[in-house]
Amino acid sequence: MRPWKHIVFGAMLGLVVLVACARQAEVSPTTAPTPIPQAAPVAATTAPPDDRALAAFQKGGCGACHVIPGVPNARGTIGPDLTNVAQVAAQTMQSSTYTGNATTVEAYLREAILEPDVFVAPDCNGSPCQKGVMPPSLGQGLSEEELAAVIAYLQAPPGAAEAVVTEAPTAAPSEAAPTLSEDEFAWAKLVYFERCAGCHGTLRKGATGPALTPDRTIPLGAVGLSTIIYNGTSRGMPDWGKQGFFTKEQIEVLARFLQREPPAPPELPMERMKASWKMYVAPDQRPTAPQTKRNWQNYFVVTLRDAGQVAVIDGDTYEVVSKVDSGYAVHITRMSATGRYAYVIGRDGKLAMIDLWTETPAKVAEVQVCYDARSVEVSKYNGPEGDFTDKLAVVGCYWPPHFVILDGQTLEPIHIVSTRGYTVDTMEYHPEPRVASIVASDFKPEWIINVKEIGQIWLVNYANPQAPQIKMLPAARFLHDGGWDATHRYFLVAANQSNKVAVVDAQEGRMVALVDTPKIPHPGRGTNWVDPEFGPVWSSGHLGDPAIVSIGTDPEGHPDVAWKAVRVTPLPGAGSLFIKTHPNSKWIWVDMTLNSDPVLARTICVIAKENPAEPHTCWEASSYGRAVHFEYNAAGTEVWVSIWGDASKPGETGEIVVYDDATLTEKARIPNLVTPTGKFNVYNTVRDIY
Ligand code: DHE
Repeated sequence: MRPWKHIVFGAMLGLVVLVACARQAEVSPTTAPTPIPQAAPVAATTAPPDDRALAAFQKGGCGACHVIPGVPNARGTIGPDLTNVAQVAAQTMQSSTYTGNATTVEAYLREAILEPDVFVAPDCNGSPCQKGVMPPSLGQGLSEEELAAVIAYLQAPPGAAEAVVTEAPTAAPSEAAPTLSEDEFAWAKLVYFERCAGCHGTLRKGATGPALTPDRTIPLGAVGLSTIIYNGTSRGMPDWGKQGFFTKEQIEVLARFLQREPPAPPELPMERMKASWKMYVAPDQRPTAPQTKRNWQNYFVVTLRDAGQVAVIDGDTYEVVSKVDSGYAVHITRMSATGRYAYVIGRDGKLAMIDLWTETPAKVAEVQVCYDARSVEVSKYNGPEGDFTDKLAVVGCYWPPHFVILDGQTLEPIHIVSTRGYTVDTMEYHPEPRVASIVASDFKPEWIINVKEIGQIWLVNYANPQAPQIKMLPAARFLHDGGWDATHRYFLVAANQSNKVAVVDAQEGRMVALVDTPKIPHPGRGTNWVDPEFGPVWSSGHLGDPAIVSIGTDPEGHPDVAWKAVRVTPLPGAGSLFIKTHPNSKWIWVDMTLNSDPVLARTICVIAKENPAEPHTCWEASSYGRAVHFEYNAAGTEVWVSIWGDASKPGETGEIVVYDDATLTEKARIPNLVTPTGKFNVYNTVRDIY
């Protein structure tokens, strides 16, 4: 691998490899605020080979796997080229994903040789590196003197790059970007939007995933980008190539596309929203009482992601009552305050409204208010300032960056509010601050709207929806998902790439705390329970660390631990997306959906509330796919888990497993659902029970 490739891997998308006689590392794309520890200056090509080092390389057989300048026959390609390993080490230690303990290049190399599997990244000369390829016994077989000689040699081998990395690569001119045919460009643009924009941003400025602007992607080149797209990363980037989503040729097209300037998608003004608005059943034509004899409050509205549908499933009988066409790759569903209506938002920004009182639940209205969306919420306030029950809905958009207030009975769009603005920390203008989670307050006619890229939490008073009042609270960048504490006074939201959870007091309308967490908190809505030692807590899983963190939420009863991370419960793996419990349950359920190990990805764990130091038990919920998202039935006696399969594999498209919460035994399977993901029980969603 050439020096520049090492440099860009280190500074950008974060996949630096160092296997055999070393170990692998992954480097975060986010700008490191701290100074980069520098490799020892390289002595160009004149340093004479050190005999002790050469003998040690010989003894360890390092040359079979690595290119090592100056070492006879060291031309191996199983592990990475070690020509500029010192510079790579210096960059890698800056990565937020670096899991080792080294803070100097010397310590980094020592750790890499003695504990080669601490961290594994995917690129070994264009192929994925594998854990376990370099046995620790190789390093352990060296004496301290030999080890020191090898480390000293690798810091300045003859033939290494003259320049030491002192700064991130400068932006390459966009003319340097490779070209694409019109068809290739159109295909890549669509695929990027469908598969990548959610994490990297429509304008590719980065959020959950790194920025992919040409100044960052051109230095990586097609090979570097293709390697990452093919193999994925341990930080949650899917291994699109390995999973068979894309061929190598398609990945190469995407890699070229990513080096071009991102095309800006169109805006969506009110006129166009209104043109898309359809009302199938007017409010005065709808039933005035439930027509169905079913227990509709125990319905589960289940996302059938790749079918572009939701299934309404009877929670008492497990029958699929109806399947309703909604938006593309449906994301979430929320219920109106009475529970009568389900509002379903698709990634394409199409909002569908389903009447659950009819015999066969069906759409009564729909509208498109964005091209890319993730969140929807309703008005819930009923008090001295008015009764807003079932009156309004709000959709949070990724693109265009805005939220839209709609009539909750008809879905007619009422008002658009742009979220473009300035980042909370550096006060830079951001053209694409996307709307992440939204919750509705019980205390005021107010929504709490989280604006991801600028890191602000907006308290939006909807009493006059034409002219909403907005209070902007500064939090931290990359706000994503979150939920209420058990009292519904405090809202906790993950600022995921900042490794923080922000806490808002909805009653007083102020920020309460920013709590530090492990890497990439991803709570879903989080979960509330009473810790035997710390009292009431709210917990979140993490994408980047195998851990659940619990935060104290009782400032009155337990002021000493309020808004502090009081407990870490280890998990067998990272990649957790969702966690859930119920006030009646003695368990906490957690998934590891995005773990790169397919077995862990379909494994779920249960933690006993009375002994939360470690998981009580973990098991594989299926023999295929990924286990994702939990929901309780209305009584809190059953837990439903989705098996997120592959829409193109009959028999393995997906299903729901129903567990008895008391005994943790399987009660039923609801089979042959197409990629079920989120499930929203009417009773629990209305009351924010989690
Ligand atoms: Fe989600 C909630 C965004 C990927 C399933 N997801 C949310 C919320 C946001 C969000 C902002 C909070 C909504 C709220 O509470 O108002 N999700 C994103 C993304 O940007 C991301 C990372 C990438 C993307 O391209 O969409 C993403 N999400 C996924 C998935 O891959 C999941 C597992 C399956 C899918 O649908 O694609 C998924 N997200 C969910 C679910 C919830 C959710 C089930 C609701 C959880 C709940 O219990 O309320």
